[in-house]
Amino acid sequence: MSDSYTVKDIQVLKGLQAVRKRPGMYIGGTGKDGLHQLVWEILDNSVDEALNGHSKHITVVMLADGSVSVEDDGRGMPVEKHPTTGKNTVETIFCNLHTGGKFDDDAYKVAGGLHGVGAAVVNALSERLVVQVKRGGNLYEQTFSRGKAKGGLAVKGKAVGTGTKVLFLPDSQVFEDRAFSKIRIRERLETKAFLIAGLKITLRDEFEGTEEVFCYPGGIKDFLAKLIAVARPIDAQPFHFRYDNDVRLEVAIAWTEETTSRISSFVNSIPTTAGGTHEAAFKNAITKAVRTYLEKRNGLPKGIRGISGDDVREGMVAIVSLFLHGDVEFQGQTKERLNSSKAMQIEPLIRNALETWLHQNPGQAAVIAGRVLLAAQARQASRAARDEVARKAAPRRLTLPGKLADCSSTLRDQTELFIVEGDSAGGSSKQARDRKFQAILPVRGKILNVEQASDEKLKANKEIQSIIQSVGTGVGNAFSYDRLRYGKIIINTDADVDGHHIATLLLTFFYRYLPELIRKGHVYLAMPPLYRIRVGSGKKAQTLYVFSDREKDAILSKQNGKSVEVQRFKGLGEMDAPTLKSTTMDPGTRTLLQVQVADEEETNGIFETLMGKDVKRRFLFIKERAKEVRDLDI
Ligand code: 0R9
Repeated sequence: MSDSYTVKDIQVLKGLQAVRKRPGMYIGGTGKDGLHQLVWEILDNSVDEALNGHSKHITVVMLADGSVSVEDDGRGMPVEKHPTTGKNTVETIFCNLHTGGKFDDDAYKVAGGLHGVGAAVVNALSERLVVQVKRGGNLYEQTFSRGKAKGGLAVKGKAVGTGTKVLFLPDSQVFEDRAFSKIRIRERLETKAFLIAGLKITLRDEFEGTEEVFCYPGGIKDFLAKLIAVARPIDAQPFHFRYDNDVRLEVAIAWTEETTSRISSFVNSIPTTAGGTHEAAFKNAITKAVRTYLEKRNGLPKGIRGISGDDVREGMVAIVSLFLHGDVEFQGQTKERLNSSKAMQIEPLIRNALETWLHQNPGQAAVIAGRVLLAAQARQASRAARDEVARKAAPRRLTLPGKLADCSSTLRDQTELFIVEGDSAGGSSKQARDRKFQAILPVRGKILNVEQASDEKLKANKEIQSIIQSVGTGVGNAFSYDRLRYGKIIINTDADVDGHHIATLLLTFFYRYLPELIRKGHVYLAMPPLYRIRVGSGKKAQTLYVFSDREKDAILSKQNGKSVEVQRFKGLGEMDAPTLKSTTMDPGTRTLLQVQVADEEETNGIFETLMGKDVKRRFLFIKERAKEVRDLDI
């Protein structure tokens, strides 16, 4: 460190070190989602410049060395010395966590990025990051590594036009797998281009030497057309509505013959996959608009007792894009849910617009009304059928496998099925469970690898059949979601290699035969501990449960001479019931991992490679990744 190092510099470094220490707090994790979040953060800064009308073209390049660059033709980041930090503005933005707002506090602008925090977070988590700015006729450049500037901002030459370019290589010390997915990046860029009509976005892939341009003058109307192209739209024009005042709002809706619904919502062009206040307002608005329209038209047909929100949304494909000024309150590090209550104000806007449109377009409205009434009719009929099935359900229980210890509750959403490894674990799980809502199904040893087995083999396999019977839905053509018997299906295997293998075999089965249960979030992995560590004695004694060798070693390395007792659980069957209950089964104290599929194509490939018949493919995969192995259990 040089002598000129000041308290301010140290604070800056501390800020970025916090990001390096806990990346998950800023980018949600260090897996594939977190890795791509880096691209989104930089991209969003360019998109903000486009949203405010200064940039028309963004170029994203996936370089052959694994780095990514994002370039916009906006005004170019300011380069002058910053009054508070004394450093140039580029360095200030890229090295300070909480300064963005100060530079960018115009409350009337809309922004999707983290106001400069995103840039600093990406910098902190990059092995190398280069910023280039074209401004005032000059080309400026500054390089960083792991959050620290490598030299100052230098003039590299003359420049035509203005703009900003950021190139970064994620840090191998932070990300185990640094391979960007073109599918993900492509989808994100295409969506941005749909949401900001007329913005041109180029994606260049230097591995493949390919280039694609996304530009949609029709904006979300074009987006909706793409989404319904793969469905069966009903014979009515889509509804489209735009409002541009204190908030900017755009909505597009089409109905299809499908029985599912899909609402894609965005705030400041960021996908809000977990919905939030704007989505709730949208749902209320369309339910009320359609209901009022039907009532004013000539009431509901005989036999239909009412219209629910689900009826209105059945088969619906909708895009809701909202742009808010100033501070926007999101939930989650990666902003997947909107919390701002001011978004509720869009409810009357959408409601009035849809109601007016339905009245002014009676032909379209009649087709949409027909679709909604059909959904209502089907719901009533299926309700009646379900009640009938429920009445006949008692005999069906007889077909449950003998070794299933079922729970007493029949309220699906509250019940849990634990699939456990082996009879002895089954025994202790039965003692540890709450029999009211927790069912136990022991499966024996390594179950069938369905990736390599024929359907006949699957049918003949007792363990698989007992899982299918317990879950209740059936598989393949016989699959019926309504027959699902438990809200959560929890795979609970020992915390060792064999246990992980069995969990993998079970996941392969669920992914291939019951993917809908994964998609709808019903499948979980339990997290039984591998060790119990007792530290200290007497009143100060502490019991810790840890889940891996690495965690255990970290704890032990911190103990100096104090009394330490380590117990390795060889299997779930070895844990006494109270321990199993508190560490693994009690909803109040356990940790569950929900199984989700971020990228179906990638997941398919992984299952094929790791579980399929092609031994050479698996060998190559393992050989390629061998150097990344951290926990080897031999
Ligand atoms: C390649 C990724 N692009 C960016 O990171 C990027 C940031 C940025 C920008 C401005 C223009 N283009 C940009 N691209 C900008 C903003 C303002 C004034 N001039 C230029 C302003 O908001 O007033 N900046 C984003 C933050 C900052 N600039 C600032 F804080 F440094 F001013």
